[in-house]
Amino acid sequence: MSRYLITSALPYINGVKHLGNLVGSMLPADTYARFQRARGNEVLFICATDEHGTPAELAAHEAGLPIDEYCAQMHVLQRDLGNRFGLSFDHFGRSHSPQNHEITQHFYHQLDQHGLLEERTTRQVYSIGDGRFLPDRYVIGTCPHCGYERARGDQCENCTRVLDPADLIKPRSAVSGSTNIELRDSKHLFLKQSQMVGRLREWIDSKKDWPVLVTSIARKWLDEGLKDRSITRDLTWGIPVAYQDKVRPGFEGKVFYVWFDAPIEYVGATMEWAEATKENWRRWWREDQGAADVRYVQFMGKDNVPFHTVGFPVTLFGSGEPWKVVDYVKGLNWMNYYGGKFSTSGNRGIFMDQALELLPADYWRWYLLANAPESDDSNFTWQHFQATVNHELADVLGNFINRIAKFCTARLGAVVPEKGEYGSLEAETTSALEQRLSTLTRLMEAMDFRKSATELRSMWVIGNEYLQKAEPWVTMKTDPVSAEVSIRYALNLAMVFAAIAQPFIPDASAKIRKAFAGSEGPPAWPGNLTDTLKPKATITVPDVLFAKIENEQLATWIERFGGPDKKNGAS
Ligand code: B3M
Ligand code: ZN
Repeated sequence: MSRYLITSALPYINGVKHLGNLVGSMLPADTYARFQRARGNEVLFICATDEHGTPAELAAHEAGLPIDEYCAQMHVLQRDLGNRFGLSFDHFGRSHSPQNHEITQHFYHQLDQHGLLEERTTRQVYSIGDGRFLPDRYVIGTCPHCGYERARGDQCENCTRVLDPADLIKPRSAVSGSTNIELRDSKHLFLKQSQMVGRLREWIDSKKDWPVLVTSIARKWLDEGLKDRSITRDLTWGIPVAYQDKVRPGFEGKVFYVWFDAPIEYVGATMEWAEATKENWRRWWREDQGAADVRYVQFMGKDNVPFHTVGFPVTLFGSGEPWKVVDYVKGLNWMNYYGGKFSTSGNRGIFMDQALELLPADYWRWYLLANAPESDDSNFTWQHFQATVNHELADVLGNFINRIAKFCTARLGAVVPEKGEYGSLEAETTSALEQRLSTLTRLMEAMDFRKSATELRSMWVIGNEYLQKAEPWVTMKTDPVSAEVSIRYALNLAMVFAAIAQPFIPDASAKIRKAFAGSEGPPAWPGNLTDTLKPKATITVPDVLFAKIENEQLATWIERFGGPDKKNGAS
């Protein structure tokens, strides 16, 4: 038995996440966690809401709630949606937890002790109108290069040039529009990342099996010269720059930068879990206390890769303590909505709560995983979604299960038939399926979910082809023993299908196992095809596993969410 620590990038707190966020980290991480548990491995699957930073403050302001209340509410909302999507987190924590305060301040202290922090004075935009410092991107004005009037203080989205807020012509606050702003000196802590370039490069170079998507992003950052980065901000919401309740002199009213404490929350959330379950979190995180044999896998969208392959490792290495660092980074591309980005601010695409209003989780899980943006970006369209659900789930898996359950009930008294021996057709089918099963297992180990889904679907197709050839509805009249053989074989196949589909579509898998074996407990991942159903045991007919999506339904959904016209953010 091996031990797997699995983390998904932390969804940001400012509202319900869309399906692009879901398929970009939480869902593939869940599928992998389910697979490794089914393999009999010990798994700890951790996620949390990422709650600090200016966007959270502004969202709370817009919602008319104090920031702490806003985060508490949004956390519950996101946690419940995760549950409803079947995300099997062992713990879904909060980056604002007391545990994360403690461990973030611990890392700060360690980095300070090792001489990796330096105080530097920076010029920051202060909005007198808003009574607060403004992060660069919340200062807007006219671009000095192209004249675009809504350029942000960090970058002009029109000409893509990187900017400094001081470059902007007629700068104003994006929060209130106030032009009553000025530059003020402000002291910040810089993490001397530049000192660690050699160590990071050596570490990245040792990761021969990592996806190129990930190593190329990490190397690009190192090659461009890693700058020391400021890890504090002039904000009130966040983790105070303090150690053992003593604020660092001169850092009153400042907090750590959200990207400093967010990855540390992987540890913080594990501490939250340990407190709730009386477990030992160090066994998962400290190499000197049992974590040396843990395999740590992280899932994230490609935009988060630099923070996980450079930023967080600097914190861990720089602490001088034996922390577990990631063993494998699964980075994903984007899933687009009609060729444009899913967007929270642009309200484009489908959000997790809306998706569940339309259809149960498994429909979405299957579609998203079967089209996971792995080797490249992928694209959501309603027509493609309909075709996938109808052809793969309803026609192939659903049809197979439904046919054998109904036939067994109508013609064989709803018991697993016992007569006869398997013959050459069963032997051929078994050998074809076992070959596929070993490929599927390899692909799942490699976290290649899109290809795994293809393999899974091919196995369901083989199940249907078996029924076509065996024709129990015909042999029932001419050779009833042969019909019993076919149905016994097919029912056992269904149990194998349920076991291997479980990481993808857990509810459908549970329904099949409940109907045929009377138990829903999580199934083990099969090594080969062996019968698990006892002859003469009774079965029931499961409710329809997957209903087809009708054209009329589709039309109303396209009407509601927008179709091809959404491409460029129009309408
Ligand atoms: N919250 C993802 C985002 O908001 C960010 C991930 C943090 S992982 C430590 O884009
Ligand atoms: Zn410009």
